[in-house]
Amino acid sequence: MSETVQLSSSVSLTARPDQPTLGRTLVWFEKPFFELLHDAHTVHRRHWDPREIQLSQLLSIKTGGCPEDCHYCSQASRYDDKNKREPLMAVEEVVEAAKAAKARGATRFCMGAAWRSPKSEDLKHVTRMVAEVKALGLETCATLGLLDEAQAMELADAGLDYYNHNLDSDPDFYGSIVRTRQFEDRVSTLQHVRQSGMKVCCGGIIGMGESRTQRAGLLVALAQLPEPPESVPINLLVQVQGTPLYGAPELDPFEFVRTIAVARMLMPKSRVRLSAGRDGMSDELQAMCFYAGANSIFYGEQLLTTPNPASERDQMLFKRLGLISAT
Ligand code: SAM
Ligand code: DTB
Ligand code: SF4
Repeated sequence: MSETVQLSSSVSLTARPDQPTLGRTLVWFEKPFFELLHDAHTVHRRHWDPREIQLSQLLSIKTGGCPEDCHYCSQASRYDDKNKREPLMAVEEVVEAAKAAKARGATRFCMGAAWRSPKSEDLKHVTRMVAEVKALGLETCATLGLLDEAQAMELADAGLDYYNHNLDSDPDFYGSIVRTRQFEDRVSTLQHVRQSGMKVCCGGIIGMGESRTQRAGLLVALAQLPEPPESVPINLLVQVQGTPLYGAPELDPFEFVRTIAVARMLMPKSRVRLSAGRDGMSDELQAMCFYAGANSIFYGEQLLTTPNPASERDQMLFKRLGLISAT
């Protein structure tokens, strides 16, 4: 039997009965580090081949000038570098980037646009990109902001495999990070994506000054979606000068690993992606994240606007650890 869970004072969802509570999740967070890692790795091995890592390449298809106020984001017009704004790319340019990504070993290509929500003309243009990228034999993903039901259907009809839209943070911390769109708006976009038949890529950002309880709250909110997301990106805040979160207190790297481990325990069948923030991580820290249950990364030397490790460095790390790319 399902019960209604209150995600925040104003958001509630019907949860499956097997859902973990915040209390149980915090008990996991508080375990001795190696016990948590052992437990998470055990869950990981039960569901996944622990050698396999999935590689997604990002491309910013429309950069900067975004009307939203996400306090972490380099692309919000109120904080962005006006010289770095770029209009929506031509389909051919995107296809060239996708070919290069495939040649380097990426299996999924994710197109990101700095929009609150796509306009109808722009969405049509993106559907042409999706069809052509898919024809190269790559999985396709897009992150274009809020979607209504019809927009989600249009993307699904074009063959888009995944839609990325993050909850970003615990519902009770969210209001201090983003003011121009509500947590509820995100949940309804995710419902439209799910109903359209596309797979859901949904995660969040940590290292924004939230508490451990709020990190746990984000993971519980993700796990309590009516169906868990197929893909869960865990981003470590990339601090960009000019954004309100520049200078936020650095997160203890072990706390980052704990967050990955708890995500693995809460969403055993989801791909957990070690996402933004890898550029500043040592190889050893990334290895710990893979052991804790991360089995996907953003690949290629650029995220959307900020750097990511070069693919040669990642390939070298995979070789040293005996990891292989998931096909
Ligand atoms: N504009 C669309 C939206 O916000 O839905 C799509 C692109 S937006 C850049 C996608 C996600 O990237 C955000 O929801 C956030 O979780 C993540 N992100 C953005 N800037 C980041 C940063 N500086 N560090 C870590 N993650 C970031
Ligand atoms: C996600 O969760 N992380 C990606 C992707 N989805 C779109 C974006 C990370 C952005 C990092 C900052 C930047 O490069 O602008
Ligand atoms: Fe715009 Fe997305 Fe950046 Fe928010 S995260 S400011 S919606 S590009």
